[in-house]
Amino acid sequence: MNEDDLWKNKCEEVWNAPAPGIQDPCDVPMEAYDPLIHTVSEKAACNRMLFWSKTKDIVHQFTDAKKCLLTLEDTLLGFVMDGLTWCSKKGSNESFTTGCPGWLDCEKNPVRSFWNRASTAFAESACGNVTVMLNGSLDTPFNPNSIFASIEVKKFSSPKMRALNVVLVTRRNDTTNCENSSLQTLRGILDPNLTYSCKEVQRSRILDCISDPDRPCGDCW
Ligand code: DVN
Repeated sequence: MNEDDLWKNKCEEVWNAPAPGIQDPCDVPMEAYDPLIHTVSEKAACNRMLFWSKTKDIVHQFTDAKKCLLTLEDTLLGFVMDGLTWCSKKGSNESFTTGCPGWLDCEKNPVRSFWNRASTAFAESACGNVTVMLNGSLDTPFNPNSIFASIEVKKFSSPKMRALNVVLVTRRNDTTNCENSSLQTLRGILDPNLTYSCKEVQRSRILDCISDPDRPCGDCW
């Protein structure tokens, strides 16, 4: 089978995978996406996986420009679903893209449950050296309510994964640094067999690196 046919088959499989059906749009558990996640599981990119929290724009600018690291949104399923809104409605078997509950309206809304489930799978597959970009302009860069803290970190485990390297993205007058207490919390809850590191990197340095195609990834921080 050639490459095009392989992709066509994969897309048909994804399209036909059971999706959450006629139900309350505030009562979609993340397990509802198990069949979809299993259908689309991709080979993990060991040593190249990039997690993030409150750094969405710079992280995706980075992975668009440099191909050394990739985020969940650079995988097939993450890429396709990023930015989409969808839901079912009680008593209808149609899918809707408007009038759906927002992220904070209810915890078990279909979009949030999807990202929780996809993030679980992405973190479970983490292997080798893993990077996370956190936002050094915040008092609490490692926020317990984030998907990164509440789901992903808990799935990181050795020996498949070796290290977690925090890149703390800072702006000139930021006071948050790698000594920040939320980062000490992160270090404390991490599997003790994982190596932890943290590096403060100026946002402008990363942006310069992104805009220079000749700069290799290793030079960005
Ligand atoms: O490591 C990443 C990646 O793997 C991902 O799926 O989970 C991690 C990022 O999630 P996070 O740690 O919760 O980080 P954020 O920045 O708090 O939230 C990530 C995204 O969730 C946001 O960018 C929002 O998506 P959007 O609107 O940009 O497509 C969404 N989100 C989180 N809190 C929200 C919210 N959307 C609306 N209201 C909120 N309060």
